[in-house]
Amino acid sequence: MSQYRTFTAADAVEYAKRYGGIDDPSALVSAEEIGDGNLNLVFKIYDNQGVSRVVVKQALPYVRCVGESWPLTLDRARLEAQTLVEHYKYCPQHTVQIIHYDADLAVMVMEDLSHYRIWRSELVKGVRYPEASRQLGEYLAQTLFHTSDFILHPHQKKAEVARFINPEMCEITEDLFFNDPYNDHQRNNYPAALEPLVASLRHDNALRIAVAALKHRFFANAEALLHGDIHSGSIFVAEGSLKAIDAEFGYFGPIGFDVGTAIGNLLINYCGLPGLVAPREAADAREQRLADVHDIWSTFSARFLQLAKEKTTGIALGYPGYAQAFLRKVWADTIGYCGTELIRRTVGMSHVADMKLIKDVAMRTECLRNAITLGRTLILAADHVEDVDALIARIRQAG
Ligand code: SR1
Ligand code: MG
Repeated sequence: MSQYRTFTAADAVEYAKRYGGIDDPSALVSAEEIGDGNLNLVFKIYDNQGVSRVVVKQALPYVRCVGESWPLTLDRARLEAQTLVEHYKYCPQHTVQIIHYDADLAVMVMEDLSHYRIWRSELVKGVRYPEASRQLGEYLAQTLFHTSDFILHPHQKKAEVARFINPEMCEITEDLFFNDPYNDHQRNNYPAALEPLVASLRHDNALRIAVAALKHRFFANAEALLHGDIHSGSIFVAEGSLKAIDAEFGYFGPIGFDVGTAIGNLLINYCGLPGLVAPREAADAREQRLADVHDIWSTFSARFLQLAKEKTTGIALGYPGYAQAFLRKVWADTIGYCGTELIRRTVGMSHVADMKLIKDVAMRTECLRNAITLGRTLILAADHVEDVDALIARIRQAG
């Protein structure tokens, strides 16, 4: 890592000229730092006509939203680039294209997505992209099936698990998802009015055991190469198109973690909508979110089963009925991890716009309360929800 230096805008332009893969590199003249996430520098590179042409992203050696007191591995840039390169192989239509990356500088150049918008920013306005949830289900099925034991040779799978060992980023998830919200931790962040509810999570024996089991599977179940952080802020949408970005948490883990994170973020939006838009609009948008949840799971599961039928390589995993049995476990995991995403985004440190943008304090507290309660319900019910219709019925019941 000795070559590492933090890029200035001028460095980013020079780098894009060299590695951006564009026909007229001398036309690149300026850069704008647009990183609004928790971790990295992100530069949009413009040409002399003011058109953005590529993006340069560099990992900082610490957590950007906290500062240098929280150091963080630069290897996450390699893991992000390599995860996206793998996912692009299997689902190019829904994965951002990595044009170049350099492990020493912890930097990558990627396709410009200026004509797209961050899905979360659209969801908080109540704007629907009717194809997005099916596209996300397709992305999840293609990337997770093609990096799983259903298709990889056992030697290749083990080599891939080793290539994507990601201990520091996984530790963030292990702490923020499964530890902090269920303990009295200084990183937690919720209104004082919710203290009795949050304290009740800490003292709920069945919940703590269910969360321990989810954490244990996050440690132990190397089922597929996950995106690892597939929330609605890691997804760009445009009319008829969707692209996943930001895969620095990529590692081999339980498939239900990715599916549950994706669904969980739609449900955070579902819980926040009454505080974000007018009542009639909120009711319609909430129905759309439930339809989105249905579409994600039904697209994901149907495509995964089809791929398993057509492409499974081994005799044992290819035995008729096994893929269906496996997906029943993924379904239970999906519901459980979805519940942990709801709780970590409301009790833990990483809050999201779906709640933060609610101006009325009492309303925001109620929306947070509903999300925490829904999260707990889902974690506790995870093994007993028959199918996606039953899930939606439970979400409606939860209020
Ligand atoms: C310290 S990083 C906090 C969160 O931001 C990322 O986007 C991940 O979701 C992580 O959990
Ligand atoms: Mg991210």
